[in-house]
Amino acid sequence: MTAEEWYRADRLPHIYCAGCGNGTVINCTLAAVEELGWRREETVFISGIGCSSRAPGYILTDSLHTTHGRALAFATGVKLANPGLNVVVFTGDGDLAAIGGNHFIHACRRNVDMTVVCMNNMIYGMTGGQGSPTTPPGAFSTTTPYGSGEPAFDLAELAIAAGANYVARWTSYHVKELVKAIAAGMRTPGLSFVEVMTQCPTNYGRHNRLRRVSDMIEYLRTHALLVQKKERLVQEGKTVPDEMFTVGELVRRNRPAMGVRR
Ligand SMILES: Cc1ncc(C[n+]2csc(CCOP(=O)(O)OP(=O)(O)O)c2C)c(N)n1
Repeated sequence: MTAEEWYRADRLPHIYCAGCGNGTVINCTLAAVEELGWRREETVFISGIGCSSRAPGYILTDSLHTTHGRALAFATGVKLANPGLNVVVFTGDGDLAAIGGNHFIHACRRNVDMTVVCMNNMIYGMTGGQGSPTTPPGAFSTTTPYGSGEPAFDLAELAIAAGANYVARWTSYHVKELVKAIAAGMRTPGLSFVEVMTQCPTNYGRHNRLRRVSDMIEYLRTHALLVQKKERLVQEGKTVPDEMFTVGELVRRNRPAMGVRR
């Protein structure tokens, strides 16, 4: 554990299942916060509903645990009311891209100055493993018992298309890279979106022959393709397997942003 003074010890034990990746993501986020030297009184964590959205409850700052899908709307309000605050949103793939999809594209379009960390476990974890907008085609879930027949959203590409100033994707396996990416996002004015592919052995792995935590982490490791490597493959005319996802810094730019401290 890093940044121990940021943890709300009285909220332990936490609700996460054994082997859940969310603790890793929280730890990496706090390591980034510590790297930046942020102060607790100037930092607010905001979330919607879901396992991932329980994260702010374990952190010793002011926080908002809001309604499902609405974290970015609350976060926009907080940032515009007090641009001096560092605003961080924790969200899940269901919270962000299903019920909260509209808030997501508009927060990126407005480029609101905040950092959004999405724990993408490819499933609705809290409610028992229903398929989400990021469930891969063919994957099993409680609502796709014959394998999902839908294409999945690429959340990072969506954030880029909608206008976010900083976009990166890593996994819960790549902890050092993840800390660096979150810190880089926090330093970039405007909306920073960091997607973290993370393991849910209980509700995703169990249905997809990845029951052991190590199997799920191995899945994430072996399906992650560094963006530079992908570009090289494309240049060489080679095919990139559909089941791979790119990792790395995908965008860093300087579009006009909303709510930046002056
Ligand atoms: C308006 C509303 N609809 C549905 C729910 C039920 N619900 C709670 S959490 C959740 C999905 C959470 O999935 P995700 O955001 O991916 O988070 P995870 O639990 O996987 O971290 C749903 C549908 C709710 N709380 N509120």
